[in-house]
Amino acid sequence: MKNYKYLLKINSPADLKTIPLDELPVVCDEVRDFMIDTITKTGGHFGAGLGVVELTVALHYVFDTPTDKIVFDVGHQGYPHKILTGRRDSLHTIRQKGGLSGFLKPSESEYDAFGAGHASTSISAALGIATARDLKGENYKVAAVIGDGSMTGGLAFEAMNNAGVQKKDIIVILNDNNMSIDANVSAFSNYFNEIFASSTVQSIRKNVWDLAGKLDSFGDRLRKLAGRIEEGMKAIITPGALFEAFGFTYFGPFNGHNVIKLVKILRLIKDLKGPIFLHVMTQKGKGYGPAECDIHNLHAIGKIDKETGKSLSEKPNIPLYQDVFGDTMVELCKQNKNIIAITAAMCEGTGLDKLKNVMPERVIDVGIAEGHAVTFAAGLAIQGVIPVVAIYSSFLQRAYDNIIHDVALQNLKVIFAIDRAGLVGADGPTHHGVFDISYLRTIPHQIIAAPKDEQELRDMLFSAIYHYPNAPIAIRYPRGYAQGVPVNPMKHIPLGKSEIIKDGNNLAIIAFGKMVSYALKAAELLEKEGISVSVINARFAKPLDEDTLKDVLGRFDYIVTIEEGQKIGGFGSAVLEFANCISIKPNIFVLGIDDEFIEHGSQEELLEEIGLDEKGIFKQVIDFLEQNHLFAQNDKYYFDKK
Ligand SMILES: Cc1ncc(C[n+]2csc(CCOP(=O)(O)OP(=O)(O)O)c2C)c(N)n1
Repeated sequence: MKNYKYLLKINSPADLKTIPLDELPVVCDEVRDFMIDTITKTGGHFGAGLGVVELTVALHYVFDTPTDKIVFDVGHQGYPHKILTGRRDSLHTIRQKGGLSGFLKPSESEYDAFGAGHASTSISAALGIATARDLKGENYKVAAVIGDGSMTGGLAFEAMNNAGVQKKDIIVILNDNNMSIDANVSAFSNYFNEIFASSTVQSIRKNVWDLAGKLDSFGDRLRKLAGRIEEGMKAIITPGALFEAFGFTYFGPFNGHNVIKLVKILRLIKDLKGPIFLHVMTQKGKGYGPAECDIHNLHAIGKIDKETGKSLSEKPNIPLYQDVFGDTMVELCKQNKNIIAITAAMCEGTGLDKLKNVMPERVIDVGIAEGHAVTFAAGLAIQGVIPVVAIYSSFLQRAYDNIIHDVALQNLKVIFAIDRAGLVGADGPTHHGVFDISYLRTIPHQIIAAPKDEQELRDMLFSAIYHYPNAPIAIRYPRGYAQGVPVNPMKHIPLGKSEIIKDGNNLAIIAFGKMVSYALKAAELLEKEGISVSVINARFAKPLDEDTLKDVLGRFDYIVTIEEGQKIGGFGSAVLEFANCISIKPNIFVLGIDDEFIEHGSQEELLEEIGLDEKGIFKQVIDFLEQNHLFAQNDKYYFDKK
């Protein structure tokens, strides 16, 4: 461990408060250094945390946490907060199984005032906490810290709108680094950029800044006077006009990397009444050269070389699903002028950067606004354009009503490329894409498909565009590497048609999407035990392949379904409902995710934990068969004749 002057003595914010104000820049350097040292070795979210070191130190210095509540939006910027709140020595375990969460989680620490992972929730949560405080007659401060990217989400504005009416004492801190994961594409950020460019604002900013810098020695009376002067200046022109219209008192913009001034400003506004808006300007990746130059790629990192910032992870020679999707969209858009791709602030994550590079006019980034993305797509579809909305499974949860009300109810063809479907690994429960099959399956006319490999993903996209009816069409595919099969020209997969990959006669496994490859490997293990297995690639959870299912349900006494999603309401549930409907009831065993949240860890570790890797499937199938007439003799399994 390095010879830090302060860091190793800070085990809680109380320790931080014992350090003299003018030494806080040293503390910030040490927090930043520690974070860079640790996260370049372990990987994790990087740029956002480096950008808020000073803000986090100032917040814990001024506020009395955990009594005062600081609600961080998304939580990916929470690493300095973790370092200062007793989790420094376990930071190296972050995002690993059994280690610290990569986001904020009240069950992990009393300093995490509210759970986060998805964007734009902090102001709503802070307002709720402040309202509860007042109802209970309690006395503490509540602050929300939200990035300019997350501020583009409608939920943030709904909360601002409500806060302005409720007039509760809350502080919203806008951490403005002009970046989302990709560059922040929004009228909101344009608004600030234009205002900041004006020379009037530049000079007002300097005046406000100088004033705030002098305040500390002056005492309360002068602070009030200064507040009034600042009010007057703001009335002339400041970027805060927008927030003032919401009923907030605006302060800023301030340099978010001057910790001493931040402390002074926070002390000034801390006891003010009503909704307060503090605007700080920061630089994402601050203090780490490679991240400052390449903010985008160092938003989240694997292990990297500390000197160069280059990745140290080995990459197999197989494409990621997101890249296959991106390349296929380029092909499809070149053939067909009528296709538009939509992303909600995840252009590169979804692979749509590939399309944007060659046909920028065909990709629309709507900001962190999944609900809007879907209704916007419905507007395109009603005019005959074919929208392909690429959203991660867990973020699409935000847009449920939009899918039902704006797409399905009007029979519109909107294609949903649902990336990160299934367990995503290190990001954990906020990001696992395990609910989509269940929540989509209830929607009339909804089509739900999942490819077994990259070629099928291509075929499904092609079929959705050219062959499937006007309806919401979901194609779900996992995070990570595809199967590495050769990529061929796209072909039509008939709607609702499954594929028998392997024939056998003791047991049928019907697998959905990514689970097909696991089912095949588990089948090999079962065959070694003398159990003959059929493996069916379901391809569709809706509509089901009723003809094949009827045949399979009739032929086999033992059927296993496998999906990487919640069991409740999922694909296996659909098979059970169908069997019930046609009054055929063999033993059907549904494998998937139980009615609980799965924590973080690598994808492989998590699949093993829940018994969905090949060995887990093998074991669960053997247990199921043993409970149902299978018996072992001389190292071989035999089936009882019924
Ligand atoms: C609902 C939702 N959509 C998308 C994301 C993915 N996401 C995580 S962080 C982020 C960018 C946030 O930008 P900002 O709030 O400005 O924070 P910064 O990383 O710039 O500090 C996005 C889009 C998410 N977490 N939640």
